[in-house]
Amino acid sequence: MKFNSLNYRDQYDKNGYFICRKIFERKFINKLIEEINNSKNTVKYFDKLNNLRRIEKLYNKGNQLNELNKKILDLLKEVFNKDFIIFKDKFNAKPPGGEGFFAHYDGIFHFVNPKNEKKKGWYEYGDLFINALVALDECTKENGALELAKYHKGTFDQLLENTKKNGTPALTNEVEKDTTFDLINLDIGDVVIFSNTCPHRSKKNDSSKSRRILYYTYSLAENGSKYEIYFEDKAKSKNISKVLIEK
Ligand SMILES: O=C(O)CCC(=O)C(=O)O
Repeated sequence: MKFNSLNYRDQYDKNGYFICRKIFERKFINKLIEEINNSKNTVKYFDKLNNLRRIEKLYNKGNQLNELNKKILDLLKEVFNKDFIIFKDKFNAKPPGGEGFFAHYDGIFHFVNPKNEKKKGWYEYGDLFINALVALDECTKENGALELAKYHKGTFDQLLENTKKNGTPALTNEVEKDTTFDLINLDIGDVVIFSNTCPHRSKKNDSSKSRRILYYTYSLAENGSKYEIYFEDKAKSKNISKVLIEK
């Protein structure tokens, strides 16, 4: 795969995100969906109606899934000229009627560990996080596509001031009001790459079909893998941010 890395890099530097259109073929996406549906040894979340909402720890649970991770790593390497490694991963199903997400950053929240120490969200594990969202279905206004804003610059402590400081990364109403969000319409196989400091949100799925995406986060390979420790800490944290932050 060859990417138009210069243009992508310019867009990232300007806005904190860029969209790669049609980089995965439908045949590949269909195989991915099959692997996701059959994946074992993952962490699954269901809503009150017992609909599958989310699967975590799945990026390496099949040949196509492994191939996807490799392709995203290639893309990141080409665009940023750095080696990345997977930090966390999830599949979001957003079934019909499924709720959306409050406006938030990713990883900017405090959590409390079992020793009652206050920890700085994802910044305990690094200071650069890049998300890759892969559209498995068309993402539209009707089915609750991602809405994304230009990245905010700042340290963990500075960005925390823009949040509700309630153990989730939810933005305050004032900051949300002052932020311009773009609806990111996607076709199947499109990928959005964005910084964790890009405010984002999404609405409820008002369509009759699921809106399935993969939502992976990458950190710098030079700091080593934080994948297992992140999920361990998350499971042990006394913090409410591990609860879905959906509306
Ligand atoms: O799936 C969505 O609509 C948004 C997901 C999201 O913002 C998140 O998981 O942080």
